[in-house]
Amino acid sequence: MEKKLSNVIEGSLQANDLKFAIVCARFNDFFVSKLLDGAVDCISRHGGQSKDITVCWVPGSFEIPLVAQRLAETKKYDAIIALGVVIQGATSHAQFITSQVTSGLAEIGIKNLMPVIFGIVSAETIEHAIERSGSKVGNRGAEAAKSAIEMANLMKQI
Ligand code: INI
Repeated sequence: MEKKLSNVIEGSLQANDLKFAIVCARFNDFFVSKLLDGAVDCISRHGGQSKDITVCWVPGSFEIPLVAQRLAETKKYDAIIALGVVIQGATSHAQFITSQVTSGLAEIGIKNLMPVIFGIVSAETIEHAIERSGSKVGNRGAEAAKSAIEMANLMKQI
């Protein structure tokens, strides 16, 4: 018979007493606003308060890591959530942006020992972006917020 493990650490989904910074890219803001709505709704459904949510808008996804790093340095937040929508075009421009943001955000989390959550939608088409901003495939912003809550609580326990 399998022994029950006694040292398992998991983050709860309680958002009370957690502080969040959300960095939003204004590029494709029609979709990003929906991601932000999803993130705020998720935090409030899990007991978080709007006074504990700080939102920063930047021009595009490429600018998110710089602001995320600055926010991380303040040590005022339990988690940072990055929200942006990159729609792949005919050139490789969008791919460069996505790869810079992905590695930038991962690095900031590790460097500052805090959850930096990747809520960037990388969409092939506008239809894909619609599906991930609150329709068929859900809301990437809400999913990012849920991960932020879990990770913030997990990091507090370790
Ligand atoms: N920014 C995005 O957030 N999404 C995009 O799809 C996008 N495309 O495709 O160009 C985009 N470009 C702007 C970029 O993030 C910077 O703001 C800009 O290059 C200035 O540094």
